[in-house]
Amino acid sequence: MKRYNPTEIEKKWQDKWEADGTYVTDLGDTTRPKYYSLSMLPGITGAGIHIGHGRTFQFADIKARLKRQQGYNVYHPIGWDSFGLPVENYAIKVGKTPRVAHDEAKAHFIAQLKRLGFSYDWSKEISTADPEYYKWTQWIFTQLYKHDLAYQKEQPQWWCDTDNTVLANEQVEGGKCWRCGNPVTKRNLKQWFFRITAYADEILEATDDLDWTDMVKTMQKNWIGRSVGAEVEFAVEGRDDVITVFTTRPDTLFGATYVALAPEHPLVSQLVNADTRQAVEAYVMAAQQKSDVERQENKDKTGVFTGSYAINPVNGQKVPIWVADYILGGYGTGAIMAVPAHDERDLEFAEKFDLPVVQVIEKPENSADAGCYTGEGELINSGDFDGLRSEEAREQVVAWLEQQGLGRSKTTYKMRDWLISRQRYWGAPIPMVHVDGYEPIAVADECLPVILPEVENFKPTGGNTSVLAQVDDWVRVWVDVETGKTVPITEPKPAGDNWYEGRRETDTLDGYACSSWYFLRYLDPHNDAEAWDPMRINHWMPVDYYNGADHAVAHLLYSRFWMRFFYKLGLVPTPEPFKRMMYNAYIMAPDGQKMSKSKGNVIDPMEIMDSGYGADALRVYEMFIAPYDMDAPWDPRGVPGTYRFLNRVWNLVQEFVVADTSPSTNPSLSDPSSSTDSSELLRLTHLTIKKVTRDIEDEKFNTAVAAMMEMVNGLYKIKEKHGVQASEIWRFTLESLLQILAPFAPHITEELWQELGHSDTIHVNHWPKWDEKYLVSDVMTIIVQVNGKLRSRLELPADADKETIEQRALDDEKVRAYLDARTPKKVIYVPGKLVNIVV
Ligand code: ANZ
Repeated sequence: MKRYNPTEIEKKWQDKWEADGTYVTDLGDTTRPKYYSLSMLPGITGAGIHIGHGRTFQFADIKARLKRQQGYNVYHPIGWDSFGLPVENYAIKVGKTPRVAHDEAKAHFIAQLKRLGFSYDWSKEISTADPEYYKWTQWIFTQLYKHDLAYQKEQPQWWCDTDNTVLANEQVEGGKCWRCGNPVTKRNLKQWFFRITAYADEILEATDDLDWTDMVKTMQKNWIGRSVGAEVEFAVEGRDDVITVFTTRPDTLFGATYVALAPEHPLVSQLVNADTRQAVEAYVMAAQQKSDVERQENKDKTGVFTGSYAINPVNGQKVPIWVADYILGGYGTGAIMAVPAHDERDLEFAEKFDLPVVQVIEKPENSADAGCYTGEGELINSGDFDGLRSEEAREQVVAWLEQQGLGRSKTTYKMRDWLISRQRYWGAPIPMVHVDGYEPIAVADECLPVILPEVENFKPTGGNTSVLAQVDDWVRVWVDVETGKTVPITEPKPAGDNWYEGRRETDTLDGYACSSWYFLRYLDPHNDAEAWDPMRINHWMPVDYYNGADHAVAHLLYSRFWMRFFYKLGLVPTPEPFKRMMYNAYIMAPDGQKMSKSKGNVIDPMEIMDSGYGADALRVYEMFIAPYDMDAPWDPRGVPGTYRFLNRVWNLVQEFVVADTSPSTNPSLSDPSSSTDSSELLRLTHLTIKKVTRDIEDEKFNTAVAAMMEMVNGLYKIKEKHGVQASEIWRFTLESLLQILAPFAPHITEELWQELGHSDTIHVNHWPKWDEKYLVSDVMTIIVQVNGKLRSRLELPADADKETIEQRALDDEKVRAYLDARTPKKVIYVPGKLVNIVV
């Protein structure tokens, strides 16, 4: 009997699949149903992938493999998120150019992914840093610009001193840079934005209907952060100024006992007097040093009185105006009406500074809320509005304010427009040219791509521009201000009135821009006439299955924004890019900590495969380790365990092959020695086919593996009695097992499939079907009632007919005792369940 040697067979099959183009997709084939399965575009970093990444990639691979085996035309591409901060920082670290560092790291990535046996279509690889790709990223930018969805604006921006660039809001996590983890500050700069807020409502409203991991949907909704409320105007006493506040609770207006301004609020400096000026200025300065997160999380509220008062429009009451850093400058109007009785932050503040607390909402009797009551209820102390419920009061108060010209209903969003320019070298140049006296000019389609020039020193300067600003011959360019056509400055100026010398935009695009549309380019990666052929996209979009464990907000939100834009242009068939999106949990290091290079607890899949266990045992354990959505620590005993399991499968098939080819033990192919064996085999096989099929569909990969392990245990029990027979049923059993195991362990199953005499691959068009008839148990339990009362239970063959069952019920001893010789009036049979005898 041959021994299982993964090292030998895995390489052999990987080479064969590549040579045969087993996983190459004919994207033009529309005769079969399509299935587009995708893992998030991997970013290239030096270390390559660890087992946690490997697991994440495997989910989409298994989905793809299931569908390919089921006969779908499956597309499972791979490519690289090559532009952006991570690669450039890595290049700086290793002292190479981004291009060289990227290419070397990519080679390592590819080696890892190939060893793991993923079923990618390598013939359609893309990289966001290839000019053939970023030409279209730039083209999309110009389209957004032409549709007023890309614009330039000067305002304070998040700035990372370590990475020397501005960052988008989505890239600042808890006041820190997403890339290096260092605290960020603000710089006043003119920057490029995408107007993602234009689609805030649409995206928000579409979110609930998405078939996505709930956590991700919630994060998206919270990020967009729609708040429905009102703006209310408070006049400043003794001045012409008006403070407009944003509130979600206009029903609490009578309880407003002070007004608070963010330190950045423009009125602050005007509301101070000789006595308060110094303290207020010092307070404002101090607040600038704090991040928004710090300001919001601080329990110990701080603030300072301006010396001025405002008038509550609803009751004419005079309330003090404070400056407090728990009010954020960038949200709402940067000013609030404070209602300490019904808002916890305001109560903390009021208690600290001894400000009045006026209750205006009656706390319901059954409310469990201790202390500050923030819920809804009946209005009190609110003049004419007393007795109304909160919801109704909100409408009426706002209606009254509108009538008086003192307020209006208002919806605000937490989400801001997406800042997409970076003062870094390694990115797609923003395809714009500046000419004095003109709006920025989009480079004409025929002059794209704007190639990223090669530079000697690409490192960020820390100044307000990228190093591209120093490439004079590139920055200066002849431009036709009407058409956006460009000609290098080194050539003669073209004839015509519209030609001017311009300056190219020297900021580059955020890497997230490049990865916001790659799933479309995958479908037409070699098209040099357009970004994609809409016919292709119509057939293949949306992505059927999308998986990742990162970018729950930024990437997914940006992709949804771009997709919606393309949809409006009629370039894609649906507004949402990802039909089903699943966000998986993490593999922790064996010590329970997050795997990271700095902690030195990273496990490289190569190590495990090199130690002789092979990719298949690793792959099976990656799925077996835990449910999809539960973090789990890596157990070093796991792979040896799944390796033993695969050995058991291997040996079982070997035994069959021996029996099948040896004439003396081949008595009857279709007639196994025991019919109990055959019904057990059939039941076990059909049950497992059903379970594994359903489990993969529901992302219950761990229980799918467990079911196959149970099946193999069952097969060994049957084998112990009569050995493995060279029968049709054993063959069916083993072939089915290989087929359902194939997505998890593609190499061993392919090898054994061939040993069973097949010459085609197991991975295309081979998925077994289960038959419910084998799943029903052979006996059923029937309840017998007399006049509706349970009197007996019968064990009967599952295929017993109505007459037999009724007769057995009437003959039953216990039943006869209750019948007491009376003749039944009626016998009611509920199939498979009960017999009720009415007397
Ligand atoms: C009065 C009030 C009474 C409020 C009450 C709440 C409860 P969301 O839901 O997050 O949108 N607010 C408004 N602008 C703010 C800013 N720039 N910085 C900090 N807080 C701000 O929250 C809206 C509520 O947060 C608003 O409603 C306002 O406080 C506060 F019983 O107004 B509220």
